[in-house]
Amino acid sequence: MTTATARAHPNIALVKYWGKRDEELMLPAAGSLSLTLDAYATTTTVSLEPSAAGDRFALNGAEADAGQAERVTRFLDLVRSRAGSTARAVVRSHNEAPTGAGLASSASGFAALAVASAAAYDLDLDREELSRLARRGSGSATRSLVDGLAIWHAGDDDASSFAEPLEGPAMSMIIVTVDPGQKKISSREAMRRTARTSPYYTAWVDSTARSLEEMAAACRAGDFTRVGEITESNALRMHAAIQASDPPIRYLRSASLAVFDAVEQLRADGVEAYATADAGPNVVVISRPEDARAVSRHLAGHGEISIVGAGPGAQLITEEDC
Ligand code: 2P0
Repeated sequence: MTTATARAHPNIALVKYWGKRDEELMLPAAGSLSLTLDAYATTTTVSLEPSAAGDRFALNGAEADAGQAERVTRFLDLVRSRAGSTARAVVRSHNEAPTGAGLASSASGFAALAVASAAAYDLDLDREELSRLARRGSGSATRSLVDGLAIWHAGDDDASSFAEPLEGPAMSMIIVTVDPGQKKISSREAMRRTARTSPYYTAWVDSTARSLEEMAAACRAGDFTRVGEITESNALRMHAAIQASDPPIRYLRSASLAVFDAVEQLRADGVEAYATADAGPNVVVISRPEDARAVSRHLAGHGEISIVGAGPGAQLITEEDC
């Protein structure tokens, strides 16, 4: 019987992933690019229980709900089939993100689960293979295997869809939690609806593929300004495509738009900051590290604020044979 513990951090995309070309293999419609954070870690322990009838999954000390437990079991089934094992597992996961900040993400969760379960089931996988494995749990988890800036190549099959590191300018992220409430519609469901009903979906996928190329070039050139400009336009394009769904889905609230306004004002005042937002109302602002304090002061009053930076990809912490 083997136990393994891994730790992973969430990531925030600068070029977003929104839409799948293959739901089974979890292949994205386009590539994406993100920064793995140095905060809000998920720590997950997987312990094999060969005599147990089923898996068990506890999140933050409480038994997870049926939907979450089933998603974990489906993921473990993949790991078991590769390892040639039928042993069930107990999975205990602890999330450091405040609930509702929009950061208690499946990215850190499935990245930590991929690393811990691969070790517990004795699969010898390198980082690229772990990134591919994490992808099967949740798309954004693909990128949380990588330190700092990560580019997730869309790929056209299981082997070619993984994330790898890339160089880029130093940056800070200022997270503005304007509304700590849970989102009503999951990313997965909203992606399906966008792909099925939004007349802008094809344009979104095409433009994201182009933005990704331009973003990768801006990162390699260390061009913070261009990185910021692409980040903000890509986020607004994603929300435009989502909002055009039928029935519409609108994640950005007036409080979110007020942060976009404040960021525009900062730029007019000579401080370079750019805004992005995921599938919820909260806004993440990027700046050069030396400007982060000034940006957070300017945004005070818009919500709870935290400043984060680049963090490590998912790592194995302990492994023991019992
Ligand atoms: C991203 N998001 O690139 C985008 C931007 C949210 C908005 O990836 O269905 O939880 O598990 O692959 O990864 C959120 O979607 O969805 C997401 P699944 P996931 O970060």
